[in-house]
Amino acid sequence: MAKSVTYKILEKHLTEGQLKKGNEIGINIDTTLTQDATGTMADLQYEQMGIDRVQTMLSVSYIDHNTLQMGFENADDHRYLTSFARKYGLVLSKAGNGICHQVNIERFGVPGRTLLGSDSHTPTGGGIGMISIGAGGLDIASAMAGLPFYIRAPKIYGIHLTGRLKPFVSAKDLILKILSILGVKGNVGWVAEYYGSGVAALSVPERATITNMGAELGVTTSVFPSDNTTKEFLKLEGRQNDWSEITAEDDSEYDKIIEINLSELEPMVALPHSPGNVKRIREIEGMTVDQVLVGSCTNSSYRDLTVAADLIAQALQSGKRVNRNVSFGVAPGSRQVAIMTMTNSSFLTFEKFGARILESACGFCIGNGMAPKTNAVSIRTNNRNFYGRSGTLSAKVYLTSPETAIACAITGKITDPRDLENMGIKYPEFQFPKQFVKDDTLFEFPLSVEESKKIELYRGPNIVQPPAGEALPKSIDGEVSIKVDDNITTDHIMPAGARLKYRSNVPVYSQFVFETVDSTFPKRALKNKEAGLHNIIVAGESYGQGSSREHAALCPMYLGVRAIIAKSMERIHKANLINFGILPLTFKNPDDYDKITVGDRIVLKNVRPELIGNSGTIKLNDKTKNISIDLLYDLSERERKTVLLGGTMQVAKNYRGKSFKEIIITE
Ligand code: MIC
Ligand code: SF4
Repeated sequence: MAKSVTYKILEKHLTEGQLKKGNEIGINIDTTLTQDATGTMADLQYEQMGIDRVQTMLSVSYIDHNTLQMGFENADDHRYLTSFARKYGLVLSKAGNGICHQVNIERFGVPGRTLLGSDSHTPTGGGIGMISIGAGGLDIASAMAGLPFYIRAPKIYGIHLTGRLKPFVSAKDLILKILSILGVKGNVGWVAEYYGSGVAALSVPERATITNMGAELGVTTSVFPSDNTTKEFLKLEGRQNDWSEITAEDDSEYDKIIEINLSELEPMVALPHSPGNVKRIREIEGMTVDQVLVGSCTNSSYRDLTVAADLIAQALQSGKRVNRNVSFGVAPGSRQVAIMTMTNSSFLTFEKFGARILESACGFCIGNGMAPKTNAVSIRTNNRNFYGRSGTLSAKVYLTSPETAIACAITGKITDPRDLENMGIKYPEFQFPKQFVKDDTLFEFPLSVEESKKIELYRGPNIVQPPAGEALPKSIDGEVSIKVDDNITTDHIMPAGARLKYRSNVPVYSQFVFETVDSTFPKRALKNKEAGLHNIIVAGESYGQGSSREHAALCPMYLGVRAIIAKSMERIHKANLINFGILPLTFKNPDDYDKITVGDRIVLKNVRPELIGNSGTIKLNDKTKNISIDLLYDLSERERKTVLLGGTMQVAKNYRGKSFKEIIITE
């Protein structure tokens, strides 16, 4: 069978299993990335594995999320991460150096390699022809320890691009269009692979915007071929030697083909509170805007900021400034972007226009600052607009391209950027400079083995070793302590923003589980736990969308949650649940969801022997209602055994060097 880019790369990295769609396979991970919000936990878990030096070709530790530093906690985390990188041989990218995905593409992305990152937007690397996958911190720790990463061999959406983007329409509009076609659920186990005559004209940063937001589709990853455009980009970064050509073979068989003619696309927008809630900008134009923010790992490249500044420069010429009712902010994605947009005077243009210049970090995207006013309409170029993520519960966040964002900042209303032409503003001809700036000031490269040995790890008081999971009991006997609707994101389960600083302190962070949904949950759950009752979460469709944060599994585990019963579940979150010994179950008949109420006493009798025998079904007895309901699980042998043993850390500690086949569990 003719091979896709995805299968070409997977084949080269296969360590276990058969590369047959749907099969679980183990792949070798060449490179990893962690960021500080998930990295402290990944690193603490790596420490427990007892391996002197990371086993990958390259592992980069980024500090980009928690840079607000309101109190000592973030800075202590940064110190810990610094000492960890020095001790175990990682590259360190310090606070101020930029957002992990942007920097990784610029400095470390190599076509054909695999990248595993403790961040759901790791697939950004697919823009440069890598198989790059987001996962929980424990999976990254395992990859740094040299262990394979497990996925189901994916089905492939072949996204066939023809034509060429029109002026004022850009990559963000394309991915929003794809989100409107494929939605944010039901894409688990798929990869989106781009091909066709429309690909060549998309630059690497544009491709990266598309693969980045592929995360919102819920696909395993997204990938572009590595072609001449990729080569040109690597040349600009001074890394032409890292290039190799990787394209799909003719007649590659895709499981489903999606045709998109780029010439027909128009400016799009994702409405609150989901990136899948997409409309044409024309359908909502005219609404008053309170805030406009350009940046985040989706649209903060040199290309994005330069185009934005060129539009603004023309507005300035006709005396226009930022609309007086709009608070407008710009954050460059990396230090490289910042230096280059300072050099080409884009920064000066932003300043003159009245922009608030923000740090090169995640910042507003994750609710770290710039929380909008009550009931605000906030136009943002980032990738997620989940409920509450901006830091203001009543705010409405709309996701757009930088072009649309600038049009809104000028007019103070939701505006189709094509209307800028009526103001005499032309779409700029964008060109890359001859060479990108390479500045290593905020990097630290690995120390020698000898020097590393002398490093002591630094731990501030907020850094607490994570709790270990416990083996699955014979029966799960407890209470439905919360029942939630469809599309619950990991931002609902484990809020970020002001709570982010507790990422390395599970007992404290656990107090905020489901904070925006039902803030009484943690106390009630702990009370059950103390009374010897298990906690069970009941959920609707697509539970656990969004971020890769393993805290959305780890903290519920700490609160005594033993099972999640959902109509359906997202890939990364399900993997995280398994990693922490929480049993992911689905309803055999989704309508049974309606039969269960919060507070019901339920028993999953003999769940342990059922799982050992791998019967595929579990019976739920609702003692309150006196009914029984059939549940299903879809777990590989590795996953079943991991849950039975109490999670991945227990496996790593007690069965090092053994394959799952060799691990025999009898009772
Ligand atoms: C996000 O976009 O939600 C984050 C913050 O980058 C997360 C990681 C995290 O929760 O720390 C992600 O996407 O995985
Ligand atoms: Fe950072 Fe936002 Fe990108 Fe997550 S989505 S990595 S918070 S910029």
